[in-house]
Formats: sequence, structure tokens, C-alpha cells
Amino acid sequence: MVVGSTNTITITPFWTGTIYPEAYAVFIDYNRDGDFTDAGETVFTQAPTAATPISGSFTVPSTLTLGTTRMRVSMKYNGLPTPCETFDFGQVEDYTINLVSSTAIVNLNLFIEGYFDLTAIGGNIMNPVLINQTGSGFFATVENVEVELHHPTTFALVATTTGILYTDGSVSVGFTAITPGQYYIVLKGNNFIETWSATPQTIGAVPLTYNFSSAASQAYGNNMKEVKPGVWAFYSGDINQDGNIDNSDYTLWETDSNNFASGAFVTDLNGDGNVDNSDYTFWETNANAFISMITP
Ligand SMILES: [Ca+2]
Ligand SMILES: [Ca+2]
Ligand SMILES: [Ca+2]
Ligand SMILES: [Ca+2]
Repeated sequence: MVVGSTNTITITPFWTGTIYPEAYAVFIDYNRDGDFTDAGETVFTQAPTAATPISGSFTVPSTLTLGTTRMRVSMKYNGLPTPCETFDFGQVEDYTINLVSSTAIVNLNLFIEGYFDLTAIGGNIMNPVLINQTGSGFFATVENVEVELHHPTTFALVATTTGILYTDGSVSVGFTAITPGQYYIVLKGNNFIETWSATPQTIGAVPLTYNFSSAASQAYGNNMKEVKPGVWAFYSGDINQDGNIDNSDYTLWETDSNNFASGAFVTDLNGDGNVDNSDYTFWETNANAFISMITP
């Protein structure tokens, strides 16, 4: 059973002869203390009835410890069963259930300033950075990005995972074992400024789709660059990933540029596979504008 989910249980009684009124109850030892008497552990009851089948629904709390526990399904003649008793007519069955977390899917769309292809005709697209830098790999791959979830009021890191960013700006990740709720979405990569969603987003059983690129206001603090009318991208140039675009990033670029570096370098701000002045331009513009990360 997935924590936080609503489940339906159906019980089909069978009488060998006369049909009698039966009552039903379903219990789950959510807190695993060996009884069914804690708050919320009676998940379903049905007063005496001759109807068949019987069904009802219950929602598993989202805050439970994951793992196996016991469920008891009880049918008793003409009276509601308690979790633990002796009676003359009816049936009791125990089951082991496994409480699991749902995988919360997050589908994002984002662009990185330096990689954005201004010459492309038609849709918005980034350079095929992986191919440019390594000469191999799937053509539509840009780079791996870190996707983090942060608490909506303490802003503390709650979960992190890695996703593949594609040239069309899409990245999809799944978070397991998180409590469904509201979280800020935070992106980190090779050389862009760490960027936060404008507001906490609902993440849980329903896949979330969030598009950073559609408006500056999609990022916290409007902290994005308009790369073409109506298209917004994460600032490039935070080469050392310290949250600022400044001289400490320039130093790294300068070293690689002096070495005529070619290949997979975080100093390759336009993702063409070489470290040179075309990368410096992005750093210079953003350093002069004192671009830094903006967080709540
Ligand atoms: Ca219990
Ligand atoms: Ca108890
Ligand atoms: Ca930096
Ligand atoms: Ca370059």
C-alpha cells in the first residue's frame, strides 16, 4: 500500500445456507506496536447487513514508517467486531501489508543561458553539450543536473536526485520515500547559477510539471535571463558553484582557456566543446551585473 494513498477494500461473504446479517471491520497496526487500538487503526467498519459484496475506502496516513505491518479483516454475525475477541459465528483473516512510498514525479522545463541556441529555427533548443564535449553519447543530451526539494518554510534540503537535461529543456526525475507535500524545487548544474522555483510546488502522487522558461517570475527572485523574447534561462558563469558569478569563476575559465582546453570542462559556458572567448562573454556580462543566486 502506498502511504498517503486512498485504497478500496472489497469483502465478499459466503453463506453455505441461510443468509445472515454480518458486520465487518478492517484494522491496520499502523504504528506496529502489536495492537489495533491506536487512533486511526480501525480503517473500515460496516454495520450488520446481508448485502454482498461489501466495499469501502480508507486513506493510509502519509506520515507512516515504511515497511510491513499487519492488517486484520473481520466479519462477525450481527454485531461489529472488535480487533481482538472470541465469537461464535464469523471469520477473521490476518494479512501482512507492505507500506511503501510513492515515487513523486517531477517534470521540469528549463534552459541554460550559455547553451541556448539562438540560431535554431523553430522551437527552443540548447546545444548538444554532451556530444560536443565528449564526442559520444545520446545526441539530445545536455548534462546531468541536480534536482533538490527544499522545505517550504525552513528551506532545508529534503531530497535530492540527478536528472538528465535534454536539449529541448526537459528533465524528468522521480523522488522516492518523500512525504507528499509542498516543496521548493532547486536546480544545480555544471556552471549555471543555482536557481529556485518561485514558490513551493505540490509534489506527491500526482506528477508535477513545472516550466521555468516561460516567465522570469517562474524563478525565485525572477533570477533568470531572457535569452529571446518570452524565453527565460538560468544564468551561466558560476563555474565554481559557490552561488556568485565573480572573479573566482574567471580564474578557472582563464586557466582552461590558456590551456586551449577542449572536452568536458565546466568552463565551457556555451557547451561547444572548447574553452575560449565565446565562453568568457557570458561570464563577463553576468559578473558585471553581479549575478548571484537568490533564495528564500
Ligand atoms: Ca497499533
Ligand atoms: Ca497501541
Ligand atoms: Ca562562482
Ligand atoms: Ca565554449
